[in-house]
Amino acid sequence: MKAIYTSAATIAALLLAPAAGASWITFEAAGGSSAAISPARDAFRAAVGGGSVAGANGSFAGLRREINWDGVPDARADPNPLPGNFFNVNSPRGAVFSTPGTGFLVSANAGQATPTLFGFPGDLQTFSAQRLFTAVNSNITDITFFVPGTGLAATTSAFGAIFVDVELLGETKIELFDATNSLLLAREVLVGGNQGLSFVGAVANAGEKISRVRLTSGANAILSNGVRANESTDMVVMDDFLYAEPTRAVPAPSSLALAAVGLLGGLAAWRRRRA
Ligand SMILES: [Ca+2]
Ligand SMILES: [Ca+2]
Ligand SMILES: [Ca+2]
Repeated sequence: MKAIYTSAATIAALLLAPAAGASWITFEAAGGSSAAISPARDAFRAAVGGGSVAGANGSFAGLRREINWDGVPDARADPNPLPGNFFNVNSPRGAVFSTPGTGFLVSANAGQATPTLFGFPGDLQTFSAQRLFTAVNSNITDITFFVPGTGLAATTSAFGAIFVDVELLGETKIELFDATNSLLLAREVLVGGNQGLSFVGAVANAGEKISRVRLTSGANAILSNGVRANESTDMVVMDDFLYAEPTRAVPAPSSLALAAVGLLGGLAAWRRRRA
């Protein structure tokens, strides 16, 4: 146990220092328990801002939103599907989920007829008790952002997520896209080992605006409680999502382009006048 602890502590220490990319600050950690990733999660929280207690509709002083799944009612938890717009309609936090799969599940609480942890107690644990999140029949979850509680497209400047049971490097990743669907940043999620926890978060520091987040969780897929696509590839699920408050998206690129054309037209006219 000592060797494992030392190893995890060393990794945590190495990863706690945020890495500054060209225009992103990233926070990453992985290990066997919540203690291994909490410092990185806390550093991400501090970089985004906001308090430690959510206000109305999960807003942390208008700076940050979080989804830990734990308040989802039993009627929307395993074996019942979670609607993709639950966190913009039922609990408006400006995040809407989609997947090439057949939907989403939030894991059952103890004491229900359906087993906890999606029926995989030997593979999964929670970071925030008791509920976890997964796409169904797919390893892909796409998240798009709205001004919370509205249909107004929005963007965010930071996103982080906790993954559970990442056992192979290179399959589990987050990808951040802008409004033109250009990839802003991709990060592979660190290996936390069987039943382990992994955190990855990124904060834009040059004004980048995230319009969509794609989470790829392993290479397996949960089909229903206790049933996965196969027994040979890495099954991964998710716990907490953290992101900067979604704010209304800037005008679409087409209108920006039109504005630029108008500006160029004005310059041409000005030049003609001078000629
Ligand atoms: Ca496992
Ligand atoms: Ca949770
Ligand atoms: Ca796994």
